[in-house]
Amino acid sequence: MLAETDFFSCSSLAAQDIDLAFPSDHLISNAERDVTYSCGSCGYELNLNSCNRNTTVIGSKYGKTMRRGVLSFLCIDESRFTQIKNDNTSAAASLPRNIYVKSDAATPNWDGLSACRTNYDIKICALRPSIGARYNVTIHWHGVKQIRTAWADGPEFITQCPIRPGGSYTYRFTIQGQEGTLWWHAHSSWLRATVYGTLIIHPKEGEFYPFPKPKRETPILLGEWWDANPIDVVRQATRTGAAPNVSDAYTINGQPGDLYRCSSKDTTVVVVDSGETNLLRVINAALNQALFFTVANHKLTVVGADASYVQPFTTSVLMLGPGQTTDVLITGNQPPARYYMTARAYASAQGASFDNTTTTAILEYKNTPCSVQGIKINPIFPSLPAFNDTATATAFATSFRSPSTVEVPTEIDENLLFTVGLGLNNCPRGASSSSCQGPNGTRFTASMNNVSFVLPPNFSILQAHHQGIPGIFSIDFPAVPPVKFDYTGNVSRSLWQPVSGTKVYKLKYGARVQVVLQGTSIITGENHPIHLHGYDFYIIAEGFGNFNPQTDPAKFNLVNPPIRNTASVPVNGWSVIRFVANNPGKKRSTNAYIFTQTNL
Ligand SMILES: [Cu+2]
Repeated sequence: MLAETDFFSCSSLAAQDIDLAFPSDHLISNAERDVTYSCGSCGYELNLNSCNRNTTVIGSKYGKTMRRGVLSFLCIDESRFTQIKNDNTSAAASLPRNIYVKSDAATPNWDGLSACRTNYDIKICALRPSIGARYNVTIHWHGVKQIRTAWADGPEFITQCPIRPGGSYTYRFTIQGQEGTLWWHAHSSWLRATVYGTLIIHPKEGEFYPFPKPKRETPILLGEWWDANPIDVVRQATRTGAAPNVSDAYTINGQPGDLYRCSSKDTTVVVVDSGETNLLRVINAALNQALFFTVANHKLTVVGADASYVQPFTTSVLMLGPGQTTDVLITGNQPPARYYMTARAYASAQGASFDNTTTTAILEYKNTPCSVQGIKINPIFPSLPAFNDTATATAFATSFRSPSTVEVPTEIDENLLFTVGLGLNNCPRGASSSSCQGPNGTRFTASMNNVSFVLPPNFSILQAHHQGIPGIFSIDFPAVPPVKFDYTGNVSRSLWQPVSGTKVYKLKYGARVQVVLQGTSIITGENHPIHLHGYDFYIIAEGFGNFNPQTDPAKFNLVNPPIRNTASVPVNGWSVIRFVANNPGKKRSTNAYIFTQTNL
């Protein structure tokens, strides 16, 4: 059992950066890969080829495969991390195994990040960007309800001010009544593209899943990678007003895989034995992109999503919006061989550019023959849906049900209608054309109910609320769109420009809330991920076109709708969600405080 002092001092977990000071275009040689570096106070030795069993090496593989210049090493005692049992018994039995953190030039240098439990609490503490870290950072614990600990949620300027380089912040919270696959990530600017990992909550000691015990469990973290400092990518977009550059690769557990020119040696391999059934915990950790996921020749049985169990259903393809997680069972019932697991874009926005590459990992049977007559056998490749295959995405999304009857609020206190979509700001008077490179000399923006959210510059919204600091936010976020229009039709150009503001919508504690999330066709319709911080919600219906309050309620599933923390609002369509506003300290709902769009 970890002692409280271990936990808070975190010094026993000390890690050290070893800056190899390679120039930015340096390609690491084999000789350099074999050099063993001592990781200072944490006592581990590691090199770029292999890492200590108990040590995660961050960044090295990216340095090699992607020619990233700065190698930030972090020794993490994995026995303290990430895979957490939701119980109050011995710590030793719950040794964590999986933490996947990407590090590149944009990543703060981590000095410590640890997890441990006391009694019924799970506390996660202490990260300290070391001297030399370049950016502010926060960590968001995606899907954790943060009951009465809203300040530990993580989004910068929403629930806390960001941690300055060299500063530290202790996240302390309890995970209560949650079980399944969640994840954590940086929640400051685009650092989310570089710092993320799994947060897996096992059943209590003595309890187990509502399905046969899988032989193995493997997290599958889908990521999105830029061959650039992602902070530079978003800053360029902010400067020019144009859409940000699309990514250069997707990744599975940090590796792009065999289909990219530089990385096949490090492709993620997931081992399976014939006949056994394993659990894959698939997480879409991509910054912006909805993704299809398939495994060649294998069916996937979906058993959970966003840390809630679902009525099992079988499919050959998953679709995950950014932020969503899906747990699937996979049985080794195919001839021993190597099979590709693949992910690539579900790109629903017509005419918008997107990263059309495909990331792969390999499902490898233990008894796979290496070669036949000296010829290496390539893994079997699956068929993937077309990039714009909305029919497949819809068939998948509408298959979700809760395992049994759930208590959906039937009486509603707050009936909200939020449009979600894009917008275009006219070029500010006097601005140069170089800062207005959106369509027809405009600047791209996002909009919910005609409001484009602006982060406060100097206080977090929660702090301003708590301390009564005026001028940080206003409570006039509209309950319905200020102007009613044909949301998914041919929208008048005069409705394309939102107002900017830090607006919140206030909810009474205990209010039973329904929100119709209505996509718009402004510029172009798109499948939008919408995530609620601190809550799970029921998705009681989804559809295309404009939500019709007269006829569409007939489609509501008030019996066994799925429970999620992130919805994928159909392209040019709508989702209806319900929840009870019962998380003290989060009485307010804003378009970015509780609801976030493509900003998880
Ligand atoms: Cu979240």
